[in-house]
Amino acid sequence: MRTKDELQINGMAGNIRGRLWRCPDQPRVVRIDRVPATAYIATMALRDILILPDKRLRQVSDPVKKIDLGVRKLVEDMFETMYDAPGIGLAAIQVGTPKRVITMDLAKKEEPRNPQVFINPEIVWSSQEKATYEEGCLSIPEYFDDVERPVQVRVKYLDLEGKPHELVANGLFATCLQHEIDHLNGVLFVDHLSKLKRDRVLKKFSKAAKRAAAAV
Ligand code: K1U
Ligand code: ZN
Repeated sequence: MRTKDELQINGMAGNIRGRLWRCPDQPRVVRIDRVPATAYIATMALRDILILPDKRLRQVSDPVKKIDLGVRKLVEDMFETMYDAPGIGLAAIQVGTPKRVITMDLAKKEEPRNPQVFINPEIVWSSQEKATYEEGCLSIPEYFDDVERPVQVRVKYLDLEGKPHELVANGLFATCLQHEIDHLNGVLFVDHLSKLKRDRVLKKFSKAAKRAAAAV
């Protein structure tokens, strides 16, 4: 794990900054919760992204049972890692954590950031109509290919507060959600290609991994 920065965890749903109050006859600031200030200081980290053929990418991720500080830290680190890559989406298993957590930001360069978190996402409906999009994957660097998927999906999920939501996604949003939910089930976008193409990619990345292992 590479340490990048130190920050107070805030700015997202589930702000956990400490609360302060001022007592009228005691003109000093008093902390009303018992958690020490240092508990609110987290080390935000860039996490290493797993690369094909890492076997952990084939793991089926576990549902999140409780959205605790560990999950919030994971989400913080996933955004840091995703923006740094750069990518438009990331599944927790891509940083080695087999939990059903996805981060995404589909804002264009000139637009303000639009971080989105999906916990325990489930596709509850897919359109018959399909669309083709040229996909990439941070776990399969520098390889892009056309994938056909349903053009529209209905997805239910929890936000960082644990509140349930349901949305209908179209276009790139639908493609990205399907790509990331595939990751949670151990499926990679190359699995949607012909056997010939998939085998060629797997071979190329296996060779590269062997060369890298031999070099150390
Ligand atoms: O899950 C991942 O590996 C991230 C992946 C998401 C994705 C891309 C394209 C179609 C479906 C899902 C990426 O973000 S690859 C990088 C990428 O597409 C991109 C990076 C910077 C700017 C714009 C796009
Ligand atoms: Zn991917």
